[in-house]
Amino acid sequence: MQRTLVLLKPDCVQRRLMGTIIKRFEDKGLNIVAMKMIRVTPELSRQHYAEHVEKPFYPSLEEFITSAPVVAMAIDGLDVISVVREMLGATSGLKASAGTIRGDYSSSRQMNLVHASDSEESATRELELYFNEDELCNYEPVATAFMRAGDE
Ligand code: FUP
Repeated sequence: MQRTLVLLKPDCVQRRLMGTIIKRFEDKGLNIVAMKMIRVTPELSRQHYAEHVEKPFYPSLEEFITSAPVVAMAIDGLDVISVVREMLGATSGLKASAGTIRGDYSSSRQMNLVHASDSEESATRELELYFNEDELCNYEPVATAFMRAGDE
């Protein structure tokens, strides 16, 4: 079992796509164990995008990510880090395959609706940035028995 950090970015909130995107994660059988709407500060943006801070596109990225609220979620599932990344599709909505979230709803590289951790290391770091331990609501969904075999 893994846990990943997912952010519904300002474009997702402003375009009223939160419910549509959350539904895709629920329909897939993933388990949302924390969710909150927050405003990303410039400081949090610099921490989140530490690997990009020196890149030419960073000022525009920071302006975007701080421009409206985001919804942060912690999501559990088997191989959830790669499963969610596959569900998002390529970084640019112009390159993402049809059927992926970005492929279906985004036509932009920056305004690509959703962020998700790209490795176990990133997930650990990003979950700590967005959630305190007492905000994570561990529970066993009653539907688990009909979502996968016991030995999966
Ligand atoms: P991803 O892991 O798919 O979120 O993408 P990256 O870590 O490569 O990039 C982080 C964010 O920076 C992406 F959401 C899009 C944005 N970005 C730009 O705005 N311009 C660029 O040239 C590259 C990335």
